[in-house]
Amino acid sequence: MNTQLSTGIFTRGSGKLQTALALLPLFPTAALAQQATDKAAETERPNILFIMSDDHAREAISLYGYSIGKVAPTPNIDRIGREGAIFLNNYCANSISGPSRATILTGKHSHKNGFTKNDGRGFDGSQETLPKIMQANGYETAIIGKWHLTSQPTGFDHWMILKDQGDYCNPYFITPEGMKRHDGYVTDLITQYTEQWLDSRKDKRKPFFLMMHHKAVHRNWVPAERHYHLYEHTTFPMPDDFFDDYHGRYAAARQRMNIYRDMYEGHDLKMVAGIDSDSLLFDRWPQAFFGTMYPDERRRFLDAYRERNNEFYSRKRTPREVAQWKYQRYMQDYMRTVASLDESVGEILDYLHRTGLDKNTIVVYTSDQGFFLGQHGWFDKRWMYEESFVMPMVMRWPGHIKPGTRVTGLTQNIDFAPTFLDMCGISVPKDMQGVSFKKLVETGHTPKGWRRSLYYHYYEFPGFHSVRAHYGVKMGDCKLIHFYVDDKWELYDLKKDPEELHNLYGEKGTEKLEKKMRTELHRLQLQYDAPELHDASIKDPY
Ligand code: SGN
Ligand code: CA
Repeated sequence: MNTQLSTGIFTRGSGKLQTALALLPLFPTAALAQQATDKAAETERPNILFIMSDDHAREAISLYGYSIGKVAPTPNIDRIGREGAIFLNNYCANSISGPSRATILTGKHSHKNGFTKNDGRGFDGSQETLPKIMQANGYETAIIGKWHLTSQPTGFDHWMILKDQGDYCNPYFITPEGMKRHDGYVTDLITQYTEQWLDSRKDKRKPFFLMMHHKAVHRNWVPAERHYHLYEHTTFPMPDDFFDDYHGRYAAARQRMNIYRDMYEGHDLKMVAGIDSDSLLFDRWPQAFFGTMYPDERRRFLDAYRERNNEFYSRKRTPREVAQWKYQRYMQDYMRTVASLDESVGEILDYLHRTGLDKNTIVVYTSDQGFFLGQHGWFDKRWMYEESFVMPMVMRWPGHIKPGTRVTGLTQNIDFAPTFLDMCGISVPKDMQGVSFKKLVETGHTPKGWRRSLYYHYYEFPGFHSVRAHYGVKMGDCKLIHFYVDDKWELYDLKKDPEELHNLYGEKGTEKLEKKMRTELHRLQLQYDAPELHDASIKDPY
C-alpha cells in the first residue's frame, strides 16, 4: 500500500487508512502508532484550493481540444486535468457572475439563495454557506480576488477581495481593514497574495479551504505588460456562425453583445482615433480600466499597440473586414489575459509542489460561467446556449482521482458545495439542491440513477447586453428554452445542430419531443421549487 502511494499508482478506498498504515513502520509501539493514526487522521483531511477565473470559455482551455488551444495553449491548466479529471458536461445554473458565485457558496439555485442578478442588492451572507460549514468543521477558510456579491464576505477567516469587478492595473482590494490600491497586474497580485496567505497560516496542521478568484479573463481584456505582443502574429480561427442572422430566434435577434456592433472600440478593442493617435476611441469609463494605469504605464501600453493600430488605418476596409479585424483583436487580447491565468496556475502548482501541499490538496480550476468567443458574432455570456451555459472544469486530487479521468455525467455548480463537503467527510445539509459528484470523479463512471437533465434560469433583464430572461431544460441531446417575457420558446437538437442555429419549436414532427421536454422542465421546476415566471411588465430598454 505504501509503495502504491509513493509511486503514485492510483488506489481508491480509504486514503486515511493508507496514510496511517504508511506511517506505522516509523513507530515502534502500539501507543505511538495510535498517536500516528490520530495525527494522520487529523492531517489527512484534504485541503481545497478552488481556483476560479471569470468568463473563461471552455474553447480557450487547450485540454478541451478545440482549435484555439492549438495556437494558444494553456499547459498549466491542462496539467490539472491531465493529472486528474476533466469535466465534459459541467454547467452553471445562471450564467452570470454574482449568481454563479452565490450558487457555488450555497449549493442552491438562484431563486433559493436569493441572488438572481448582478443588481447591487447584495448576497445575504447570513445564510448557510460552504465556507461557514467548512469553518465549523475545523477548516481555515480564505477568499482572495473577485467576490462580486456586494455584501461583505462571511464564513472566511481571511478575505481580501477586489472592489466590485476589479481593475486589471493597480486594482483596489478590500479587506476588513478597508480599501487600498495595490500596484501591479491583477492576476499576478492575486497569485502573490494567495501564496502569502498559504505561507502565513498560523496553524499549518489545520486543513484549508481557499477560494482564489481571478478577475481575468473578464472584459475589457487588458493583458499584462509582458503579454502585449503575444499572439500579435496569430490568426485565430473564426466560428462559422460569426455572421449569424438569428433567423428563427426571437431573443437572439434582440441582444446587444455583438463583437462588431456592440463592443466599445477604445474600451474593449484598444482602437485609437487615427494613425499615431494617443486618444482611444469610445472609452466608456475613462476613470476606471485604463484610468488606473500610471502615466508611464499608459504610454507603454499605447506604444505597444501603436504599430498594429496604425496598420488598421493603412488601407480602407469593408465593414466585413472591420468585423474580422475586431474579432482578431478581441481574441488576441482575450487569450493574452488567459496567458496570465495559465502562468498563475503554473506558479501555484509549483508552490504546492515545493511545499509538499500538493499531496493532500484538491486543486480545482473553473470559471464562473462560459463565454462566447465569436459564436453568433458574440462576446459575453448569459444564454442557455452551450458556450455560456457550460463551465469548464478540471480537478486534481492525488490518490483519489486517477490521472486522465473524464467525467461525462451532467454536473452543475449547485453540486460544488455538496461535493467538497463530501470529499472532506462533512455531511451535506439537506436543503442544498446539488448532489455530490465525488463518485463520478473518483471512478470515472456515472452511477445508475444520476441526473439526466439540468434546470437553468437567467433573470437579468432588462440589463447589460439585453439578453431576455429565460429558463429551460437540457436533457440528452435536446434543449427547451422559454424566453418568458415575450413568451417565445426554442427547441434544439444538439446532435444535429450543435451550434443551436435551428430552432425546431413549433415545427411539424417535433410535437412529441417538445412534450417530453416540457414535462421534464415542469418536473425540475417542482423538484427545485422554482417559480415559473411570466412577467410581461419588464420592458426592453433598447
Ligand atoms: C460588466 C461588463 C459586461 C458584463 C458584466 C457582467 N461591462 O458590466 O460586459 O456582462 O460586467 O459580467 S464592462 O465593460 O464594464 O466590463 S460578470 O462576469 O461580472 O457577470
Ligand atoms: Ca463572469
